[in-house]
Amino acid sequence: MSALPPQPFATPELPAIPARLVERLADAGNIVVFTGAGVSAESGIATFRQPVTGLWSRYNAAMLATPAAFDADPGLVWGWYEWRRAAILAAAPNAGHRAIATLARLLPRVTVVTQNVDDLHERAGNPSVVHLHGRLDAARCRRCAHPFTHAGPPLDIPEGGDRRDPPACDRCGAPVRPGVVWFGESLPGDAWEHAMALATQGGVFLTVGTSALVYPAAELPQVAARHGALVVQVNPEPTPLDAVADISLQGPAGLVLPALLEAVQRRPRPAGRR
Ligand code: BV8
Ligand code: ZN
Repeated sequence: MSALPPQPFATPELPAIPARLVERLADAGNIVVFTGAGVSAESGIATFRQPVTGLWSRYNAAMLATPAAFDADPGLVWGWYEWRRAAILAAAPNAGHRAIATLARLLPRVTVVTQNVDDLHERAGNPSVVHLHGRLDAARCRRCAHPFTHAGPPLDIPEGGDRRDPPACDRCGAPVRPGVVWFGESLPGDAWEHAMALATQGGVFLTVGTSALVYPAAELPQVAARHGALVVQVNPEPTPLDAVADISLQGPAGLVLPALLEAVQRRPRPAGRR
């Protein structure tokens, strides 16, 4: 075990990075970074916990993100997703996304598994991301699943939001829907199987910015713990994962992850190790 330089004193809002975490990351053969909406919060993307604003303020996200809501009022739901797509296009990856991408270049076998439907991990430089709940830049026909490519940025949705009729499928004419997983829908089989396989391989399971309330995704940290992974949580608030995590780093991802990256970069390498 190499002697580590003294850890910097934690600033009030920044928890100290435990040396044992740095050691486990350096030696891990499998590192999963499991993210939720909190990792995109500092990019200005509203999380699911935050109330939905404007036209949709009388709904909550879980009510709008369902097949029934779309079938009942396609313009209301499509308008909400176009408003979110515009916010994502206007956003930029934050220091947390960038730290994850750098960790993935620095350490072997790092896989990002995200519940988010934005592409901020990819835009930060993570080439392959496992999207458990689909992606907002993908769309398909609600009836025949024919893929739909957005012609350009979303129609200019006013701040308070507005209905927007979804485009018609150019193969069968049915409405086009967002390429995300709605409540009550199954997760993409390949993404779920890949995430579950990773969760059973031990190593380090880093969960960042999720309330861990939505299943089956919320099972993954528990599966990882049962398979001997060191489970580390990054979140400014308590979550149900407090009971599962071996280490909880309480703070925003945009501050904690760069500090974690710096601790890994500062770790002296034993002779002959990369
Ligand atoms: C399924 C895509 C079954 C869409 C999402 C009744 C009927 C059917 C199913 C169910 C049912 N009852 C329960 C279920 C299961 C249901 C479920 O779990 N419901 C919950 C509400 C109890 N799950 C499903 O329906 C799933 N499918 O079960 O299928 C089935 C089986 C066979 C055959 C057919 C069907 C599908 C769930 C997927 C739903 N889609 N997203 C879209 O984006 O619009 S879920 C969505 O919410 C997210 O993707 C995420 O997964 C989830 C929670 O969001 P989080 O990412 O955790 O964000 P949240 O806002 O909650 O928390 C943010 C966190 O960040 C907070 O902790 C905060 O403190 C922290 N934070 C804030 N700032 C920062 C920060 N952290 C770090 N840094 C910061 N700066
Ligand atoms: Zn169609």
